[in-house]
Amino acid sequence: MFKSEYLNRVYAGVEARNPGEKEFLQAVYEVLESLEPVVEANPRLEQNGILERIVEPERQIFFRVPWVDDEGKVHVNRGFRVQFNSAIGPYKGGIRLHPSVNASVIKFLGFEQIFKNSLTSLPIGGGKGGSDFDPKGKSDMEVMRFCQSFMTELSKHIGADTDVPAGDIGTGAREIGYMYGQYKRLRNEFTGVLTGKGLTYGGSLARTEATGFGLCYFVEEMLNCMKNDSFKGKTVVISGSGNVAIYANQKATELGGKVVAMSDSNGYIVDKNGINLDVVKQIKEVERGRIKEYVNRVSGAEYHEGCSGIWTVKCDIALPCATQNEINEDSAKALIANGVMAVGEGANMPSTPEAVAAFQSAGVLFAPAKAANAGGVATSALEMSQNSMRYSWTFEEVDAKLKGIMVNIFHNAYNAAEKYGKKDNLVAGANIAGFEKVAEAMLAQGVAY
Ligand code: NDP
Ligand code: 2IT
Repeated sequence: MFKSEYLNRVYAGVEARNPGEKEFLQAVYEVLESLEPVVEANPRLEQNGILERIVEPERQIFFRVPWVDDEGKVHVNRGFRVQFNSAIGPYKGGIRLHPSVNASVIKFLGFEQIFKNSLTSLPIGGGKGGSDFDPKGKSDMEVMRFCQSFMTELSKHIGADTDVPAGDIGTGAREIGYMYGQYKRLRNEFTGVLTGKGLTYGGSLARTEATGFGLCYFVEEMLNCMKNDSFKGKTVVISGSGNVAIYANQKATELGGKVVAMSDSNGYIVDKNGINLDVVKQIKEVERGRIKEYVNRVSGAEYHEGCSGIWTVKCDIALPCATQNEINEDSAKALIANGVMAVGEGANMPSTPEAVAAFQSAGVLFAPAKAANAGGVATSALEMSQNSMRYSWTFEEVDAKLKGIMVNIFHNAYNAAEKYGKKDNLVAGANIAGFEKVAEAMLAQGVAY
């Protein structure tokens, strides 16, 4: 529990109102813990009920998504959109399509998105959505029918100045295209209501690469400023083989690292010579296949069943880019025993609280998700700017802005940690720096009676 009576009261309220929602409670606990010195230094926060308000979504929409498969059978999934906080801009955040999606998962993601989006320094509020629909093994037509049905309801709640969804697990260019088409059909308007769109209809160059590239820009700056070091010559392990993992691999390699392992939800591959990313892209992006296929195409590579074993592969830098709580305390200890020097979170909340504590007490540089993976949503906000201007920047222009944003986020988080007596703790620094701007805006805008 916390030292502050105010924080204890707020957390007890969240527990009572969201029973059993373990991911959401985990995310809230971590942020409140970081804010302890901020709350002590600024009594206006308690006087204005800022924390009670920030932990409660402004609006939650749960809805039925009926769709028909290729055999004519009717299926029903549950759709979610949690509009968490609009103090500094329209709600912004991805749509996750995965069978594990539930209210707790969407609320943890939406809550974290508030602070992440604030850290980007761009005007975007926090939101998240999704469904327990599983795109795996579905035909294109089935995915299309699901996306259209999902958007039929979602379209009533979003808009270019209201709420702008994007991709996340299971939602990539194909799904965004089907959703965008349905929105346009229903509303008869061509606006930037979604980001991650295709380049022929309003998408931004470098959005596909942005989360993975941004993660590596952040980690490079962290290594440089905190250890006078870089990716050059380092061995890197990356979990996942989706959008974030693939482009983290590309940038880590460009910066001089060697990526030796990647995974999917069935198992992981190890290639001591450095993973051939073209092969991974062909398997995952083109064929939508399984990562184990890699060993049939590249000699000398190994495949192991199960995901968590990837953290026993010796490396200097670990980049978890798959899903929440994929690194537990045992995995963290295995990484530490093998000499890991830096961990950069590409996925959202991939390390359990025990794992984070283990990294921090072992002196491992730790880049938390909210800061380190903010490049995706930052570039989404750049896509929104380009849509408003009806103009597009070149790849180099967007990439340069992305890099500047990631370097800036590192320094803001680093400085905020130092200011509140938590030097080198980027978890605290990111939470505090992200919170301050949102809290200031909420204070300025008053409470509606
Ligand atoms: P993708 O769907 O493209 O890829 C997800 C990858 O993670 C796949 O390799 C998938 O394996 C694996 N994975 C998913 N769920 C699990 C699970 N329960 N256990 C083990 N492996 C799993 O998603 P993204 O790359 O877009 O997202 C990855 C992470 O990054 C998520 O945490 C997401 O929230 C976060 N993120 C994404 C951003 C973006 O712009 N896309 C921005 C910021 C964060 P399989 O194919 O077997 O399912
Ligand atoms: O977790 C995330 O930041 C995302 N999935 C990206 C959200 C976005 O709006 O681009």
